Amino acid sequence: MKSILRGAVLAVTLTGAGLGSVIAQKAPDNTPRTSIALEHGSHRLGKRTDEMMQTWRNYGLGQFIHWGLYAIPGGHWEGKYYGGAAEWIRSWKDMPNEAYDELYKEFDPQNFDPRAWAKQAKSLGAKYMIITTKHHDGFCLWPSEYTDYDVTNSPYGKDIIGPLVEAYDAEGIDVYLYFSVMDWNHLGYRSKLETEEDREAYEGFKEFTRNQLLELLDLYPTTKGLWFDGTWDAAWKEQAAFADKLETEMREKIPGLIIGSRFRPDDYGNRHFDSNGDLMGDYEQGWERKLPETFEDTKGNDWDCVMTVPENQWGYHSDWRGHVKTSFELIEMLVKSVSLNGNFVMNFGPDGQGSIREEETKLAAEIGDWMDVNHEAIYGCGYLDWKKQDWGYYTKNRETGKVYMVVFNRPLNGALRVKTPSKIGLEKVYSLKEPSVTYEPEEVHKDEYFIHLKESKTSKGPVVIVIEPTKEKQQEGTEYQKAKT
Ligand code: FHN
Repeated sequence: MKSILRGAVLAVTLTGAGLGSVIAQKAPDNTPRTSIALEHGSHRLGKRTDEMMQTWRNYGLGQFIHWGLYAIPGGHWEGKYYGGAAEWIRSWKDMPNEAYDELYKEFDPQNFDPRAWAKQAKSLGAKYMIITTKHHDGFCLWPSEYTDYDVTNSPYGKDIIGPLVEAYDAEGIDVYLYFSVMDWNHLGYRSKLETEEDREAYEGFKEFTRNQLLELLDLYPTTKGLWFDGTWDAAWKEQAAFADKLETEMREKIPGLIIGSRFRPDDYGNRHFDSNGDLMGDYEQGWERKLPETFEDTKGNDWDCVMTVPENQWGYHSDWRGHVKTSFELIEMLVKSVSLNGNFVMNFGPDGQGSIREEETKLAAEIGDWMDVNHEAIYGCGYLDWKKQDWGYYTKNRETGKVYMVVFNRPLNGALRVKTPSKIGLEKVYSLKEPSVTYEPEEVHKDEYFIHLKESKTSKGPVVIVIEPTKEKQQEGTEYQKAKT
């Protein structure tokens, strides 16, 4: 384990130095850095390279589903409109907690059709799906031995998660379980631990959390990973040792299990990145409703971006206000994510009856149509270190080395500028949609070309041009003559 190794290095270097001692070390990219000995910091330097993580890295597109009791009020209570995220309605002063906590008595989603959801996700082009097993309200969509606040005590009366896992597995879409550690229903839950009584109660809550997590992995063994949430409270930030041990237990249950950076805090309560700035978990989970601008912003880590369709609604809100993203915007976010080595996860919030709303269905169909033609530029693809151009984004297939130019901004003259690193030439250039449409790039200067678009100006959605680059370019032809100034 990396942090233990680092501790050993420290012990040799600084005789008698204890936890918290500081020493200059080198990061994997060789930049000097400060290092603090941690027992519960990051346990790995660099990326996971095993097959399951490689599969995760190659997904490109995922689906998030937020579904729970909050879908019943759908952002309204007694005729009043709630402007916050629908799944947070319980925290709204206008809705009494007692009223919310009775909603389970109405949970009877007669339109819930897991196979239809999975088929829709498949035609969207999603390679993985994340489902809220339990959101902050504490209501469990699976039959949990450890609480009565679960689906079996609702009129619906049966498991939701099992049939979903089965349906998505059948479509070849990997399932990840969302789990909120924060739990507004559990009596032992505290956001901070101020008294002895709080600490005692919280011990019970920790045991409950552990039981539920191990239970989920036992019940749904095809789960590929856990997507944690609600871990920002001061009380949880004190649980470095507990969370570290639990993470090990979960990983033992399902070898290769994928867990992002939102689960455990380090010895000093730091989350996502430990006190040395190293990523905690298998990928960075901090890109929620926002995207990195540059590759440097990602620090070279694996990451996912989870995105709402309106500005900030995850669960079903019957009245979306403000800007609602178009399929064009969502496709651009997807391509941008892949171009920076991330996965893009689009959220859906089914209503209280289990229907996926029309707006989401329409977007899924539009994105799916684009993916049908262009998925080659997404699956298995990632970052390419060529200079970014204003027309859009490059992605590169990790195995074949093929480069994809995804064009969002078509220049008026139709000329797409491409600058390659020295010695890399353009062997073959063609349209992804119609590979028989090929291009002779115009060499403008050394390592700089124009590709003159032939695709119709009215093409639906962004067009994709494929480049098969040469390995080593012969240094002949036009040499750029620098101006004497
Ligand atoms: O509070 C939640 C929110 O409701 C939603 O579940 C998102 C999804 O990433 N996570 C939390 C905010 O970070």
